[in-house]
This record gives sequence, structure tokens and C-alpha cells, in this order.
Amino acid sequence: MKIGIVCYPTFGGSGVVATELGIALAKEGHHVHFITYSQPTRLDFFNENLFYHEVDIRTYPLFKYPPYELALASKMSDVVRYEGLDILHVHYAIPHASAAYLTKQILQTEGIDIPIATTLHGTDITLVGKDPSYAPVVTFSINQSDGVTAVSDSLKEDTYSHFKVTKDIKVIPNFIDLERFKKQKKDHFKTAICPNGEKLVVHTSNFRKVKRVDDAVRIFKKIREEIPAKCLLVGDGPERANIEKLCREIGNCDDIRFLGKLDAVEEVLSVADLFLMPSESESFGLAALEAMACEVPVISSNVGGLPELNIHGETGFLSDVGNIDEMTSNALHILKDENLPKFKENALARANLFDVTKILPEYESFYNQVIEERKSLA
Ligand code: GMT
Repeated sequence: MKIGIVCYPTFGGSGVVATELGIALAKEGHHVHFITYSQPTRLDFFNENLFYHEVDIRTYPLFKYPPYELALASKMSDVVRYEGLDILHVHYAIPHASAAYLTKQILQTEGIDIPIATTLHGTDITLVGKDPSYAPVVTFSINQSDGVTAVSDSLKEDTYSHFKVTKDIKVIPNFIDLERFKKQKKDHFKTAICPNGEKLVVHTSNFRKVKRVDDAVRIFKKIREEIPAKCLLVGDGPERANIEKLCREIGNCDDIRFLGKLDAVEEVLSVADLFLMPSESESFGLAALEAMACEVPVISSNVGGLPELNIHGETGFLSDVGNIDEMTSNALHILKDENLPKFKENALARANLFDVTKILPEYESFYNQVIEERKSLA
């Protein structure tokens, strides 16, 4: 099959899922064409079945806002036309689903009928998408897609409750490559960070407000008051400066280290004892799955798709958003030497259910179904 994938090429969850999906499809022999504004972060190697098309965004003094969506639709039309794609799969509705609709209209005038699949990832529905400045276009472009998936049951329900969506939405959960995300032996690294056998707490995110990194820092402070521990914060984003300031105010800078954006996050997760995800909103929680695959239990909020991933009392614990006291006492329970091994074992067992080898066939049959349905309408 020849598949076009459109996504954000960044460290964000939707871009990571889209890139890993493309890589897995290419390994299965499909031809995968990425169409993005820069090379996707995890696409830094050669594979004969992977292709990359950069969107040319021309600016002009008249444009206060360069029309990215139009440049994207033009590039998508070119790639479908000249590469003979069978399907276009866009990740994150804004603006990819509406650009795909435009592409389809352009190509129909040339007698080319390209099926469009849209995957909803989270904030495209729960935060930005439902804002009145985007909602009408998001609703329209979801309804115009030939197939729609959401990454959790919770996101599917959110889509039906926030928008007048008439399409069937198929839930295909996010996945992980367990060949890559597995606990590695990194004893030297653990000794460097925790020289006196301290417990290691990790948080990774894009440091947006929705991630509540400040809660993670406050939970760590309370953990540290009870037991020797260190904390690594991985990632970067708009809240980073505020979080650094908070650490200085709280006075625990010595125990917290900011690592910035890291590609090999599995190396850090390999030495972690606990992962914190106190998010305000989280449609799936891919970063938590990455932690679980490296045998790290999770303390998270109970919003969105998190209860579908993190099993309360087994792989970690769930609490109401902002309930720092409960998150701390659950964290201390997990970190007890007598409890930690069982939680680690359960986290890995749960992650196994989301291995790419289990989820990839779901995408392949979804593509076939969308293509067949489109043909039957022609
Ligand atoms: O969390 C973000 O802000 C990034 C965002 C994205 O689209 O890049 O992540 C969303 O998609 C991920 C992959 O499907 C999910 O694992 C995240 O839970 C989801 N984020 C939110 O819903 C806030």
C-alpha cells in the first residue's frame, strides 16, 4: 500500500505516534510518504520504503500569517498525484483534516479520488479544537473524512460531546515499540544521578500548562521530605522558566535536574523508579506508556484516557487533578522496597498489551476498510 502521513514533526505525542506508525508500516513493506514542514524528529535514518516531502511555505510582505494550510494542501495534492498514493492519513485535526479535505476537492477535479483517514489525538478536540475560532472547521473536516480514529474511548466520547460529529469513530489506542522501549542496563547513569541509592522520580512532557509540571515538582518536594530521592525533568516548553523559578523558591534545586529535550528518553526511563503525569487533560498519555514499557510505575491524574492505560493499584495510582497530597502518599507507597518490584512488573505487563505488533494490524485493516468503502461509493 502507498500511504501518505501528515503530522506535526515535533517531540509532541501526535507526531511521535504518526512517525512510529510510518516506520512500522515501512518495515512491513508499505511505501510511506511523510508530508510535514520539517523532518520528523524520529525519522533520522534511511529505509527504502520511507519518503519525506517538505511543505514549502512561501511568505510575502502582505501575509501577517503565512497560509500554511494552503501550502500543505498543495504539497499533499502533488504527492498523491505523482506518487500514486492509496490513502492519506492525517494526524491531529487542526489544520491537517481541513487541508486534507481541500486536497481531496482539488484532486477530484482531476478524476483522482483519494480516501482520507483522520486520527484525533487530544488537544485538537479537548482544548484548541472546541474553541469557537476553530470548532466549525474541525466539525466539518471530521465529518468529511472517510475514516476517523481516536486514541482512546475517552477521546471518542469527548469528540461526540463537543462536536456535531456524525461519523463513526474507531478507537485505535496508541502503541509502543517494545524493542526500543525496554529497560536497559544503565547502572553507571543511576549511580551518577543517585550516588547514595536515592529513589529516582521522572517526569517528561512538553512543559505546557496542561501538563501541570508544577504539581510534579510539588509532589516531588513532599516525597523528598519523607525519603531520599532525586528528580529528572525531561522536555522543554513554555512553562520551563516558571518551573525553574518554582524549584528555586521551594529550595530543592539540588535534587531536581532539568535535562531538556531528549531523543533517547528510554535511557532515562531505564533507571527511573516512578513516573509522574499529573496532567489537567490527557487523551492517552503516551509518555506514561513509554515509562511503563521501561518498567516504571505511574502516578497520574484520572482524566481523559489515563484510566484506560494506568490501572489503579496495579500499574500505579490515579487521583483527581491537583490532589497533590494523595498523589504523594500513593507515590510513597509505590516507592517502598517491598512494593516497588510488583508495581514495576505490572507496569511492564500492561505495556506489553500496547506493543506495535498488536496495534499495527488494526491500522492496516482500518486503511483497507476505508479504501474499500471509498471504492464502493465511486
Ligand atoms: O500533550 C500534548 O500537548 C501533545 C499532544 C499532541 O498532539 O502532540 O498529545 C496528545 O496526543 C498524544 C498522542 O496521541 C497523547 O498521548 C496525549 O495524551 C495527547 N495530549 C493531550 O490530550 C493533552
